[in-house]
Amino acid sequence: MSLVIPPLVSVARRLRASAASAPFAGATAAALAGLLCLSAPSHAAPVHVTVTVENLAPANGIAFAPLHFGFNSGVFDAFNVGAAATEPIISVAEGGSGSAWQPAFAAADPTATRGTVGGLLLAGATATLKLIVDPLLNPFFTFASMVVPSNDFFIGNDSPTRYRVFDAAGNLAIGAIDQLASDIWDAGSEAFDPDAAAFTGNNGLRTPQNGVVSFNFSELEGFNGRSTGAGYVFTSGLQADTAIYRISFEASAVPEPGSASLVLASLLGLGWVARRRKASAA
Ligand SMILES: [Ca+2]
Ligand SMILES: [Ca+2]
Repeated sequence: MSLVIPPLVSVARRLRASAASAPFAGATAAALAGLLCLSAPSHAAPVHVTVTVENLAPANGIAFAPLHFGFNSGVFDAFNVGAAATEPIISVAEGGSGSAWQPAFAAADPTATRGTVGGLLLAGATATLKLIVDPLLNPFFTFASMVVPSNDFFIGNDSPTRYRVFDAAGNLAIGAIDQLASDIWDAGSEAFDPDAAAFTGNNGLRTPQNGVVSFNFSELEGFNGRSTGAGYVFTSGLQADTAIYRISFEASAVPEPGSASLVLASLLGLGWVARRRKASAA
């Protein structure tokens, strides 16, 4: 069931028109119109946001582990290019689970709205998740997802303020975040080894790399010809400018119980005004 709420402004306008055409009811209608204007929220209300992820990579190429994300205040920074990866981002990059990333996010930004969308996302596949977000409290979007096959590759934003998806008025400012092959990170935490990589080998094995976070997609060619966990033979097929991933956003208003009852009251009030006008005309 969906609840349709007429815009307060148009209700107020109708009330004003009614006030102008009916002197008797004018005082009541004008008072109601004033009440509605006063009651219109001056802050942005929470919004429903649908997050859709899509694997745009070439067929038989890279897949993605579930996307971990959070709408947030811009303070959680999970990694830095050129620095050693820490446990939170390693929990995404090496195993896909985000088992340390989510708790670290929650600790850094307790009021963030976090989520995980999708399972293993093969080329051409999509997944969606709908949640409620406070666009003023949490205007930024931070994400991380493991690229498979790999030992420790992932996509994600280095700067926590890189993607401001809601503007200062609480309106959606970004429709989609697109990732190219050149945006893929190597966490630098696990050495390249197809036999120990997720999706082509024993993910429980690992050889420490002792490196730093850096851009790297070319190493994925090293998996060409390997059979994947999904049954296809891998071919990277990536150039630097190959589109690989899209995160898109749709926002819609969440009906506020307070506003709904206020509008209902005002509509009942309109009915009362109409009855009074009939009575006075008779
Ligand atoms: Ca950073
Ligand atoms: Ca590595």
